[in-house]
Amino acid sequence: KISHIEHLGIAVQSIEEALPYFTDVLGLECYATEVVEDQKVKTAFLRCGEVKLELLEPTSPESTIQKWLDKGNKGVHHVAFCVEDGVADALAECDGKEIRLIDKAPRKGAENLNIAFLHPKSTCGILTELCEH
Ligand code: CMX
Repeated sequence: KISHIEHLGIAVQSIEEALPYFTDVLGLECYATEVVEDQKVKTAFLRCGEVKLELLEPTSPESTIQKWLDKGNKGVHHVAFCVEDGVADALAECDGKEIRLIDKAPRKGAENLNIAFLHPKSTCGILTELCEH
């Protein structure tokens, strides 16, 4: 069961260049930055009420974010939902409903959360992240 949207992942080529829009124009607070080595991204987190925005900057040409940007995309890259009963159970449920899993088991993501991704081809075109606190 989904409790709320945990964060929106927003792909940017440069956090340094993008950040003033979010902080100075939208007035959001950037409270943390973190490099997630295995995803080849640098992240910056902003608080927006209960929801966070996660800016994602590629740290390598091989980064999935860099490849996405290179295809002419930018902006909202994924939606992360918080699940109440844990990511492992949610994955099993999705699998049973023939949703394509990118991660077959939970793994550690930014902020040390347990996370897993669902493939956008089976989630109405929205790259979907499940996470638990
Ligand atoms: N949103 C919606 N659709 C997307 C997408 C996205 N973010 N990324 C790719 N797609 C679509 C593509 O448009 C493509 O559709 P078509 O076949 O119709 O053209 C299809 O998915 C396959 O895409 P692709 O370009 O061939 O890309 P890949 O298969 O190499 O990778 C994906 C796609 C989703 C499997 C990969 O990006 C992935 O594994 N993502 C999960 C991990 C991730 O996103 N990490 C970065 C964030 C890390 C963090 O938050 O810490």
